[in-house]
Amino acid sequence: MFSSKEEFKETFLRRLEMTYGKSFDQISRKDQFYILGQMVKEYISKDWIASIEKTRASKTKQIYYLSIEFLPGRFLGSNVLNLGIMDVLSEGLKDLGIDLSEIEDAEADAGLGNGGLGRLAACFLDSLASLSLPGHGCGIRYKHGLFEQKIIDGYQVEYPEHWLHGFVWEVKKPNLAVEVPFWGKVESYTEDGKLKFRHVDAVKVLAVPYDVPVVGYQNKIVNSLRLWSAEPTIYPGLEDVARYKRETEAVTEFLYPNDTHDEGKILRLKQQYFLVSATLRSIIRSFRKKYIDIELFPEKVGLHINDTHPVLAIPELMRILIDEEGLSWEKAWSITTNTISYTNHTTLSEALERWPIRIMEPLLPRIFMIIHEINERFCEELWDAYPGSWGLIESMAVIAHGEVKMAHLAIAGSFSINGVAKLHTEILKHREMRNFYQFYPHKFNNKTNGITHRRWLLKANPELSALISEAIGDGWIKHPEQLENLKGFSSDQTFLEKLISIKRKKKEQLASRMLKNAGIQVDPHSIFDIQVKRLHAYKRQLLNVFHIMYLYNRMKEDKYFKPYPRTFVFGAKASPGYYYAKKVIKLINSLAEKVNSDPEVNPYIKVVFLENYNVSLAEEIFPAAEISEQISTASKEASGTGNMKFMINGAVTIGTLDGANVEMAERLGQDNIFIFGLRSEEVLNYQSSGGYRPYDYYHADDRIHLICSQLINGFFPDAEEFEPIYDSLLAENDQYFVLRDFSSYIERQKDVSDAYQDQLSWTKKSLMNIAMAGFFSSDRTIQEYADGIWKIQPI
Ligand code: 26V
Repeated sequence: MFSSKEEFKETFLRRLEMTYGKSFDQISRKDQFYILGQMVKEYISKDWIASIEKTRASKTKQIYYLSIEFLPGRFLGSNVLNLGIMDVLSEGLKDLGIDLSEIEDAEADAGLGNGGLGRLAACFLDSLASLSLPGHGCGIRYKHGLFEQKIIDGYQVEYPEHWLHGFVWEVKKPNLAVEVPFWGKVESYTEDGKLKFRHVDAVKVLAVPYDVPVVGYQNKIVNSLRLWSAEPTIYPGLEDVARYKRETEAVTEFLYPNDTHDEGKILRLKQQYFLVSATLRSIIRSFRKKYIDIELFPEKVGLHINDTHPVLAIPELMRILIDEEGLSWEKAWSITTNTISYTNHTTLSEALERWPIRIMEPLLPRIFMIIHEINERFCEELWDAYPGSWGLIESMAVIAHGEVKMAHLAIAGSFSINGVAKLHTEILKHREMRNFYQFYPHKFNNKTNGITHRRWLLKANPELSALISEAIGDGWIKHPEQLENLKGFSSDQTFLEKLISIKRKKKEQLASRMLKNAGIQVDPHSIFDIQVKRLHAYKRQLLNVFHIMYLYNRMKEDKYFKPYPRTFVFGAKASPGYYYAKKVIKLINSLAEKVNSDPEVNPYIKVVFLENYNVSLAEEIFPAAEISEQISTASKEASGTGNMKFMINGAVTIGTLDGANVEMAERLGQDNIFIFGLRSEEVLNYQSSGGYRPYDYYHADDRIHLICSQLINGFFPDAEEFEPIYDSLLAENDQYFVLRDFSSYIERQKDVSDAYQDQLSWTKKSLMNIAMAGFFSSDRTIQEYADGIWKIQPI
């Protein structure tokens, strides 16, 4: 149906008519999307089935990437692109008077994630399939993904979102459903003279898989993303069936909107076990269909856990191997620890998961028993290595002070532990996980994050992609490192001018979006300076705000001070319970109101907060950016991946030496990135030895003094509104060193403004950023995982 545009048009029109019984021009975009999506899904299914058959026949090792979050965004555009049917489709639609992008806009984002961790998982799936690697995603089919954000009176208000309405890509597989048990108790019995255990009197939840195809880039490979949904079982054997139904469905109702802050809610633990147990039961079942010898398991299956959220895969695999497969503890442990690999995504202590025994034990009695045994044996091993070192052993134990420490369990039970950028891995090895690194040096390794350049450049920025292909050929699409050949154009004036005009076009498009969404008119000639990411104190949106307030204040003090015009764009969701983060959103909006309505300053600066930042909005933002704000307190951002999306679209970074910024700077050289602020060593030393006194900066620097005062002196309409922010800096000792880094940030921002005014030399910087971004493709990252951790080969 996609072999020619005529054939496509005919099928499309016929199906629209058959389904809706209306004439073409009466059919809404949503309905058009639905039909087109169905057609594309059907088209995928042939390759999908063939891919499944191929892996079944070849018996190669399969990787399962377990993640509590996946953030793929929309599928239509990227599927069409990866299938190689873009031209037929857009030409055909053009004949019908429709732009493909209008239909794409009718698709809701699949937003089953909070931020970087979930988006990384989605980029990885794209790269796995595009590299023809046998790797599949395993996650949860939340009925509601991350909340929809509205800004009302400057405040964030959350609404449930409904991504499943019109979601065409999934295939429900009810015959593959499995039961997941909760509560109940453990019973022991003997069989053939052996002591055995079983979980009885459990409340069972049915886990039903829905498979979503993951299409590789023009290689006919289609992997799967399996999302599990909770349903009641038919015979729960319970009195209060209504309650049972409610509680069952609640398991996959909502994605928890926290990132980094561990709330320890029982429903979240239920979600984690639900994912892990359903996934493992289905993997073991298909393994058993192919192989007799269970000891082949680590050779044929790799389980990768994305952060500690799926770490119960360790005790669950132990349980299956011991209770169901009848293996000894030692055999089971050897299989488990050779199957599981783990990625750590943060060193922030508030994000380290710990579950109180009193919650875990009743909910998952057999699993807790196994964790207890893992802990006993692990502590014995530690004792052999460090006899008498009670304090050390306690600090490394899996269970201590009435809690299960999920990161410790992950380290003890896996063969590989990786950080997500060089600096992050070093911090893990030498600080946060120092003791574990000494005990298991061979387990630790680095895999610097990446992004799929197909979504974030080829799809999001077709104009730039065309220019690149015109210059260096289209080999970069499969081999992103070839982007480096663009360096040869850094003195080619015609090329640079084309680059400028593309950036201008993307800025104009974003300007219309800002007018439409935020009602703010901005000048596309101004510098587009953008910070989009989750709102968190350590990411320091506040520092960005302080720069804007500084410019405002200077303009007010000195009528001859006219900064180069800039548009400051923010996009950020705050966790609904994160009080401080929500205050910062309000602050950005209050500042926007003040700045944008003041004719003395608004020709020079504008502030725009774009509500509901998500993947599809991000695809419009990155191509239009000129300055990328990556200004986290050094040592706190494990990697960052937004930084890479900006870079590959030619934005120039102002940032700290944190996360992957360090590796960007290494590749770019100091002329092509603006680095400022404390180094991670300095931050960590301040934190361990003290000595930072924000009041010193407050008293010594008039600019800081004024800005801090403005938070509480009525400069903003409600003088009390921002007191908590003021207090975070002065009363609570400015944990994230905003005041400490202020002056270095302001200086660097001045350098940025100066550099921008030499348009050609700025555009060279932009070009260098694009040219050096190939390394940050997730194809490179995934190849490193495949070679270094998983040991898998292309299908
Ligand atoms: C942690 C927690 C803690 C328990 C409660 C719920 C929850 C939900 C998500 C997380 C994950 C936080 C870690 C995270 O998202 N890290 C980000 O991972 C990105 C991909 O590796 C990386 O680029 C970011 O720097 C890092 O902050």
